[in-house]
Amino acid sequence: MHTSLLVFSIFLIGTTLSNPVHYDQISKKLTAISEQIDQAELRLNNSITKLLSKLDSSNHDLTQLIKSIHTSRVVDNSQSSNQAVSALLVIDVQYDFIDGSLALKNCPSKHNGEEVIPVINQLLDSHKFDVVAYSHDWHPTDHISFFDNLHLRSHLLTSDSIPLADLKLYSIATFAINGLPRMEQSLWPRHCVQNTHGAKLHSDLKVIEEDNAQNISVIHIQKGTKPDVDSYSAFWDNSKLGETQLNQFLKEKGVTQVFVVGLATDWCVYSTAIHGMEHGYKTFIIEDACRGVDEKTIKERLNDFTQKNGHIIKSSQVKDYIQE
Ligand code: VGL
Ligand code: ZN
Repeated sequence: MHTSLLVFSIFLIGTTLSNPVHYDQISKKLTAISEQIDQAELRLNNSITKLLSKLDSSNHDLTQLIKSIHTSRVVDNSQSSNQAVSALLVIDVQYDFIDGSLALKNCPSKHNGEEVIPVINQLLDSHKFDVVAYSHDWHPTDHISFFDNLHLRSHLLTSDSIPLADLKLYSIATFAINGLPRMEQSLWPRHCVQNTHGAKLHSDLKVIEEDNAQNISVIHIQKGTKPDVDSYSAFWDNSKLGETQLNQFLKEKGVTQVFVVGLATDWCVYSTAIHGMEHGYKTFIIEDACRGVDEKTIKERLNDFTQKNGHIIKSSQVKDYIQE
């Protein structure tokens, strides 16, 4: 499957030995080519899945043929990527996003956040992830992202910010806080306040114990815990001033690829996935295991993620990328 990459690598190594200066360029090129192969493979898998769903039962022989070709391809592929170590990143499956103060059903998308739960539970039941991380949006009461806290920092709005009188729920304010870079901040309803019911993970979500019999490494990440800076991603705060323990944990466990699921697609899922790629993990968003705030932004953010070489897949395709 990756024969062409191998041949190209040997050729490049040959050239490198005679001229080691180009090592960086070559390494970049190899990464880019490897990404292109991954993308092509993903498109092929998607087309096969689509094709199979279009063939009706009268085409039994053809269906069988395509299935057998597909299966042998996937087996080949998983043998060549035997080294993959996989993490499932479960983002913010908390009451406030489901039926609380920032319930997605009251957002423009009108999504029901609860629908991600059976999909995530099913993923956890059917696949052996090496690592499972749960993130918790976990804000102090005076958090900068709450619209009703605006009065606490109105003196810190920049001169080019939307002025105080015009700022509404969901508007974007611009703050200049002493010692911090300028920040654009969406103003959300008060949500996920530390130790409140709304900040709890939904009780129907399958939460793997830290000492479990299956040898899965489990970590819980709290984010958005500092009053003056928001944090959509489970890796970094929005100003990239502070990092959570997530990357360190994934590196210690030798993780090579991450699957991102949960709430909300266009905010915390997206940001986590982008940072996952920046940290060098092969990164997947499992689309049917996510719900978002606004269809328009969901589309834009997912496009951006794909542009940056992220992979968008369905939960039924996870089996093609991880070993049982
Ligand atoms: C989120 C808005 C504010 C999220 C968190 O989890 O996507 N969105 N805080
Ligand atoms: Zn939040």
